[in-house]
Amino acid sequence: MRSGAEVEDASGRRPWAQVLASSLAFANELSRTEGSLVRRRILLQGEPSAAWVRAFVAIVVSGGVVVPVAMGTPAPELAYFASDAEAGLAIVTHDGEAPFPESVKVVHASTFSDDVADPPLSASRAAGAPALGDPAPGDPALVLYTSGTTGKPKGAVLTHENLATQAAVLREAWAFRDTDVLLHTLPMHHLHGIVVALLTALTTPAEVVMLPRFDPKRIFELMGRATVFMAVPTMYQRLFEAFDAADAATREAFARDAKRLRLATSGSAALPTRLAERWRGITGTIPLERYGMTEIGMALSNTLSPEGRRAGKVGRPLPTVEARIVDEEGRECNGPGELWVRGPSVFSEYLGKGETTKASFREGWFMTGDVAQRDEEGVIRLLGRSSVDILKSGGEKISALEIEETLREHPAIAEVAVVGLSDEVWGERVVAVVVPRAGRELECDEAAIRSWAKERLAAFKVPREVRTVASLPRNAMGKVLKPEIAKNLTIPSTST
Ligand code: MLC
Ligand code: AMP
Repeated sequence: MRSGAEVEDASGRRPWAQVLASSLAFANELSRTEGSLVRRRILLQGEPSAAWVRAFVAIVVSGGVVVPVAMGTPAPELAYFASDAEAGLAIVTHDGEAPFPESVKVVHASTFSDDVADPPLSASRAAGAPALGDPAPGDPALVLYTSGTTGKPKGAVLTHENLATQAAVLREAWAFRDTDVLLHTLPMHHLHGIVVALLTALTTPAEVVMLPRFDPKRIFELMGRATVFMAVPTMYQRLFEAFDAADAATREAFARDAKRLRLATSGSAALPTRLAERWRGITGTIPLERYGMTEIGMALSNTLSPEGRRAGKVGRPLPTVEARIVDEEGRECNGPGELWVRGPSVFSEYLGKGETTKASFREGWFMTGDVAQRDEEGVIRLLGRSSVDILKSGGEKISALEIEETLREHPAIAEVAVVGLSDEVWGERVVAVVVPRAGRELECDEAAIRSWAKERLAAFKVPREVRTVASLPRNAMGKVLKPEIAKNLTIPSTST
C-alpha cells in the first residue's frame, strides 16, 4: 500500500519522516549557532517547498515563533515587520532577493544540509517527539501579519493549541486520510497556506505536492495525482481562463482529473456563484466554500458531502467553534449583523497591542467585522464587511488606510483615497484616487505612482489603477465619502 506521508516539491520527493527528522537536525544546528530559540520571533520567507516546511518545524519544535513574510516584500515592509516583531533573525528558503534590514541576521536554509541518512523517526512520532524547546499549549507558535482598520498590519499571535485545534478540526470535518494527496499552491505567509492546507495535511500525515507558485498549467498537469485542492476564488478564475485557452485534449484531461478530486475547497474571499457553477460544469459539484480569518482559523464550512453545499453561503460552525450574529445593540439575531466567534481556535492577542486586542473582543467573543445572515437551515451567508477600509484582492486582505498613508508621502500628492471596486478576477480591485498638488499633475500619472508605490508596498497592495481628480467628496464633517468615490469611478479621470 502506498504511504501518504510524503512531500514533493520542485526539488524532488521525500518522506515526511525525512523532512521532519531533518527539521530536528536543523533545529539543533540553529540552536547551536544562534542560541536558544525559545519564544524568539524568527522571520521566515520562502515559496511553498519542503525547505520551508523544514524551517517552520525546526523553529516551532524549538519553542520559537515563526513570523512568515511574503515573497518579494520590499525593504520598508521588511523593516517594519522586523521592528514590530522585534525579530533579529530571518531564515530564507529561496534564492531570490531578501532585503532585510541590517539589524536582522539572514540565514539561508540551504547552508544547512537536509541529508539525514536513514531517518530515525516515523512521521507521526517525529511530529509528536519531545520538542527541543518543550513549548506549552498556550505558548506562541506563529505570528501572522494581517491588515486592519489601523494603518500598519498587526501581528496576530497563534498558539500551539490554536494550531493543533485548527488542524484537528479540519482533519475531522474534511475527513483527511493518509491516502490523501493535497495539491498545495498557496503562498506561505497566510493562514490558508500554512494552517488550513499544510498543517492539516502534515498532521494527518498525508502526501503534499507543493508548487513554488500558482501556475494553472502545472496544476493541469498535477491535478490527476491529487485528491484535495484548496484555492482562493481568483485561482479558480485563473484556472478557468487557462482552461478556456487550452486545446481540447488538455481540457478533457483536466476535466477528468478535476472530477476525480474528492475535495476542492474555496475560501479567503467570497466565491462568486458564477465561478462555483463553472466548477460544477466541469466536475459535477461546486467547491466546498468555507469561511475563516487569520485571527480565528476556520470558523464556518459547507458540508463535505456535495449535496449539502449551498452556493453563495459559507455553511455552519465547525466543531469547537461557537458563532453568533449580533445586531447593532449587541443582541443575538439571525442577521444581518456582525459575526462574532469564540473557541480554542481563536488567537491570543495582537503582538504588542494590548488595547487593540481588548477592543477586538466583547465578553470573550472575537468581533470579526464581517456582516452575516443565518437562513432557516442555520446556514450562514456573508454580506460583506462593516468597514469600507478593508479590501480583499485575490484573497489578500488589504488596508486602504495603509496604502493611503504611503501614498500621502509622495511629494506630488495632496490628497488620496483608496477604494475597492468590484472586479471579476480579483474580487476587489484596489484603486487610488489622488488629488495632485498644483502644477504637479504629470507626476501623478498612473505608471509613475505605481512604480513609486512598488518600492514601498508589497506588490498586491500596489493600486491597480490610479485616477486623478480635482477634489475628494467629503461630508459636512470633512470625512471622505468612499462609497461616493466608488460610484463616481465610472466617470473618466481628469488625466485622460
Ligand atoms: C498578485 N498581484 C495581485 C495579487 N496577487 N494584485 C492584486 N491582488 C493580488 N492578490 C499582482 C502582481 O503584483 C502582479 O502585478 C500581477 O498581479 C500578476 O502577478 P502574479 O504573481 O502573476 O499573479 P497571480 O499568480 O495570478 O496571483 C494571483 C494569486 C495570488 C491569486 C495566485 O494573489 C495569491 O496567491 N493569492 C492568495 C492569497 C492568500 O493566500 N490569501 C489567504 C489569506 S488567509 P504587476 O503590476 O507586476 O503586473 C485568509 C483566511 C482564510 O484569508 O479564510 O483563508
Ligand atoms: P484574513 O484577514 O486575510 O485572514 O481574511 C479574512 C477575511 O476574509 C474574513 O474576515 C472575510 O472577510 C474574508 N473571507 C474568508 N473566507 C471567506 C468566504 N468564504 N467568503 C467571503 N469572505 C471570506
